[in-house]
Amino acid sequence: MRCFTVLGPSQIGKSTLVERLGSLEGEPKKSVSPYGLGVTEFEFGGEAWCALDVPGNNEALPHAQNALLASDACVLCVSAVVDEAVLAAPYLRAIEASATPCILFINRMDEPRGRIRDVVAALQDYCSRPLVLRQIPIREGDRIIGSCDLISERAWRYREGQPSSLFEIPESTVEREHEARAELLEHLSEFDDWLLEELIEDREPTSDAIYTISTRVLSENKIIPVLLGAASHSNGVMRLMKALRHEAPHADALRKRLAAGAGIDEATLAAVSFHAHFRQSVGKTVLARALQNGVKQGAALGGAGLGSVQDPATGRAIASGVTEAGQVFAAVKSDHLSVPALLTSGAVVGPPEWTTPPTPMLERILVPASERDETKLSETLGKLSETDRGLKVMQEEGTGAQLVCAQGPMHLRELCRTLADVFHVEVSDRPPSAIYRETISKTSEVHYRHRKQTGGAGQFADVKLSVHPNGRGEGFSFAETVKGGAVPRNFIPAVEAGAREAMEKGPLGFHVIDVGVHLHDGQHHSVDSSEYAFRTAGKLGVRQALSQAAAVLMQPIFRVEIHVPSIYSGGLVPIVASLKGQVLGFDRDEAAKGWDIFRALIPGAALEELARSLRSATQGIGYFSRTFDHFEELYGKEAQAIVSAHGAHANGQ
Ligand SMILES: Nc1nc2c(ncn2[C@@H]2O[C@H](COP(=O)(O)OP(=O)(O)OP(=O)(O)O)[C@@H](O)[C@H]2O)c(=O)[nH]1
Ligand SMILES: [Mg+2]
Repeated sequence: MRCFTVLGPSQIGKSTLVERLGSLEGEPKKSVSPYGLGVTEFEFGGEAWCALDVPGNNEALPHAQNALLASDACVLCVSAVVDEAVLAAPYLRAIEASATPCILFINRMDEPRGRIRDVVAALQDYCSRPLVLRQIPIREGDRIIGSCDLISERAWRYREGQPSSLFEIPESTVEREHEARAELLEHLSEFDDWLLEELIEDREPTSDAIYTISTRVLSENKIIPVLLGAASHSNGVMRLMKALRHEAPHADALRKRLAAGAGIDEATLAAVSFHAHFRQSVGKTVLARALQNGVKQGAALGGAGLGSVQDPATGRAIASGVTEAGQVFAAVKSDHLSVPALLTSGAVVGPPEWTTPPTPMLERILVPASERDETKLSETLGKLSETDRGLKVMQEEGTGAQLVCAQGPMHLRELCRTLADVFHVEVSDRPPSAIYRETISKTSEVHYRHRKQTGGAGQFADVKLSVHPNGRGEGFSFAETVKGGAVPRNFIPAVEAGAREAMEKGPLGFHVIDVGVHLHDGQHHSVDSSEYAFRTAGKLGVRQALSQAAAVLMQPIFRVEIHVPSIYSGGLVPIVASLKGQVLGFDRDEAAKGWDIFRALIPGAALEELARSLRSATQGIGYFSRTFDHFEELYGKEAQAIVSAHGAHANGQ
C-alpha cells in the first residue's frame, strides 16, 4: 500500500480532493477519527492507496506532523490567491522539516484571482526547495479552461466532473508554455548532469527522459513540483493521481529515511505509529503503518504482542495480518504502543525531533464536576497525553489542581468531549491563577518573646531579629551574630526553621521571596526553652517583622519566543507593548525560511491575552513558547486588585 498525506489551510478543498482522488477507479473506503483525521483507502492503477486527510486548522498541526511520519509523499493543497500564501507557511515548514517529498496542488482554479506565477513566487518565500511549475493554465478570456503539461507538452481541456480531454495547445499559450518549460528543465538540470549537457548542447530531451529525472528529483526531495486543478470539478485530479503513482516513492524509501534518521537498522524497523484515539468500550486505537510484512495479531511489535489488527477504514479484523509492507492498520488492545513512534518488534523508538508539536499556548485548569473523579481525571489525562503530544498535563503550583496546556480552544473542546463521552468525566475549565510572590522594600527590627505557662512545662523563647530585602533572585538567607549564648547554639537552627516557615505566607498572602533574616540577640530559660519554643518565636517574630517592612507584590515575568512568518513581525511590537511587555528583539529563524523568532518579556498574567492577540494578528499561524524569567515588583491599583482577590479566594469567598 502506498500512502500520502493531504494537508493545507482550512477549507481549501483537501477533503474534496481526497474524495475525488479516491473515486477515480472505484469506491473508496473511508473513516474519520474523532480527532478529524480522515483515512481513505482506494485502488488506483492496480495498486492499493491510502490518503490521510488532516483538517486545516493550526491546532491540528501536530496531527499533520504525525501523518507525515507515515507518508511516502504529501500533497500540499493551496489556493490560487497571492495574499493567502502565508496560510501555507506552517505546512511548508512542517513538510520541509520532515523531508517528505511533496507535490503542491493549487486548487480552486475555477476561481482565478491573479497569476499562478505570482502565487508560486509568494509561496516560495516560505520554502527553501524550488517550487517548480509542471503545468500552466490555459485561459479563455478570464476563465481557465484547461492546463498544459510542461513535460509531455500536451494540453488538457477541463470537463465538469470528468477526466480532462486532450486538445491542441492554443496559439495564445504556446509562448508561455515554451518559457515555463525552459524554466522547468533548467531547475531539473541543476540535479542532473546529463540533462544539463543536453540543454547546453541545445538538444531536446524526450518526455520519458524528463519524467525519469523528475521522479528521481522528487524522491530525493530536491524540488516541489506544482500542479493545478479544481477538486470540486474533478479538474486536474487524474493528473495529480498519475503524478503520485509514477513519481512518489514507495514504503521502502520511507523505511530507509526513518531508520537512517533514528540510527537504527532498517531491517528491524517494522512499523510506524502515527495517530491514536480512544473509543468507548474499545479503548485505545492506534493507527500505524507497516514497513515490513508480517505484522499480525499476537506478533511482537513495540516490545509486546499486538492485540487485534484491524482495517482502519472498516474496523474489520485483518485475520491474515499485514501481508504487504506499507499497509495502514489499526492496532486495538495494544496499549503499549505510544504515538508517534517508530516500532521494531522489541521496542518503541522515539519519533524524530521534527514531529515535536508547537508548544501549547492555552493553559487551563480542569475541574471535575464530581470531586470523586479527581483521581480518574488525572489518570485519564496522563493516558491521553501519551498519545497526544500537543497536550501537556501538569499540576498547578500551590493548589495542585489539574492544569492542561492545549494547542488552542478547539483542541481543548475536543479534549473535554473525549473526557465526557469516552471516560465519563465531566469537567469545567477556568484560567490558572498567575503565580505571584511578595517581598519587602525596607528593613525592620523586632524583639519577639514567646512565652506560655500552661500547667506543667512552660514555653519560653526570646529573639531579637531583623529582616531586610535581598537582591532580586537571591532568595532567602539567614545569618546570626548571637553573642554569649543568649540564644543557645542548639536552638539557632530552630529559629531559622521558624523564619523559613514565615516565608510561606507573607502579609499580602503570598509566598515571600528575596528576604534576609538576621538574628542578633535573645534570651532563653534553662527549663522552659525548647526547639519548639524557638521555632515558634522565629516564625512569629519574622512574621511581625515582615508586616512592618513595606511588603510589595511581585509578578512573574516570562521570556517568550514568538514564531511568526516575517510579514507579521512588525505587528508584534504594539501587541507586546499593550500587554506591558518588553520587546527584546527579533531574528530570522534559521530553521524555517520566511519565519522570524521574536523575543520579549511578558507578565505572566498577560500570557493568555498574548495567545489571543497573536492568533488574531497572524490568522492563527503564530505561536510562542515561554520560560519563567524573573519576578518583578507590581504596584498600584493592579497590585491592590490582585491582593484583595487573592485574600477573598483564600478566605473561601
Ligand atoms: N470553487 C471551488 N470550490 C471547491 C474546490 N474544491 C473544494 N471546494 C469547496 O470548498 C469547500 C471546502 O472543501 P473541503 O474539501 O471540505 O475543504 P478542506 O480543505 O477539507 O477543509 P477543512 O478540512 O475544514 O480544512 C467545499 O464547499 C468544497 O465544495 C474547488 O476546486 N473550487
Ligand atoms: Mg477536510
